[in-house]
Amino acid sequence: MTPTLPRHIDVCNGDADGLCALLQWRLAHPLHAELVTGLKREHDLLARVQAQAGDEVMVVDLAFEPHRAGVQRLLDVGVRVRYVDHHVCTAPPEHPLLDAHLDADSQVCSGLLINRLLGGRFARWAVVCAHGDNLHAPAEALGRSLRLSAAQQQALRRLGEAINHNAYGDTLADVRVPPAALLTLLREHTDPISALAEPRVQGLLQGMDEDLARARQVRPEREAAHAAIWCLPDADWARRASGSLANSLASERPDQACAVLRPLASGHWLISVRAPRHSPFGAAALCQRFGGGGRQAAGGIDALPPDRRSAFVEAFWSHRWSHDGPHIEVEQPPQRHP
Ligand SMILES: [Mn+2]
Repeated sequence: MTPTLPRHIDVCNGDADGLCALLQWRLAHPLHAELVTGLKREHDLLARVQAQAGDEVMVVDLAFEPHRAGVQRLLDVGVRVRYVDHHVCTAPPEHPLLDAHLDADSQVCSGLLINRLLGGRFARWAVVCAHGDNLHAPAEALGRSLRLSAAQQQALRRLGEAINHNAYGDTLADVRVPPAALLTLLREHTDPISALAEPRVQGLLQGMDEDLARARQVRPEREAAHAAIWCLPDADWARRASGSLANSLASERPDQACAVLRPLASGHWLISVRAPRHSPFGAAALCQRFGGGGRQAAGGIDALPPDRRSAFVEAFWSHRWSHDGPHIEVEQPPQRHP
């Protein structure tokens, strides 16, 4: 029997952090790898991987907790797994085939973790990652260390936000460029500044601006100094804009928590939550109480039953935004990426 060559399979979140973290890794370690990626709310990415002993799987920016069993299954059959992520989780298993880099610090993202692993080789892409995950302070700190001009920093912020924006939507029909195709386009550029000249990337920026302009016309359903709630309609622009709207509100209103609600065709609610930027903790813990998950600063609920909407609104309104630690956060595994 002829032994088959080991395969390399890359699995990543289709947002800016996921795509551009993986991009850094593959610029540093170029080889042909199969790619498995998708929209933000596709949670079965790892389950699509068919690997066998000797194969290598790289997982980037997917919460570890809901994928713990899937990783274990790969390890059990002899697959080597490298896992890089920043969502809240408990300790990964000790296994000789597992190389895990998990750090749930609210000021890191997967792209910053990979930048650390690569010694800063493609650090401008890490700036894009951090901006995409709404981590503007760490993104700017890294940009200063790279001596980026204000215009370059702003350009990388726009790029990160636009790639992130493109990962939202209920189906591929909602988004402008499928995430896998976007990565193919971006990986031609070792410097993200040059990626901005691509017409399809320019289209993403313009599309994001148009979607957000429409979302901005919606008034908050409820608003106070400490919190605000927006409710968007079920429209294609709203399906794309709910995450970006939550991120931009969180940036503009550092003392306010925000929740963006959107109805699904099923009658359930899709919810994005952002903790106040001045106290970026507790979003995942709140969302977990309603079947969702996420990070300290940003969380979400994929499908809140309609009869729990008012319970969520009250819980959000009275939530204490403070550090709650992983022992509380993992009572239920996070099910989604915000
Ligand atoms: Mn991320």
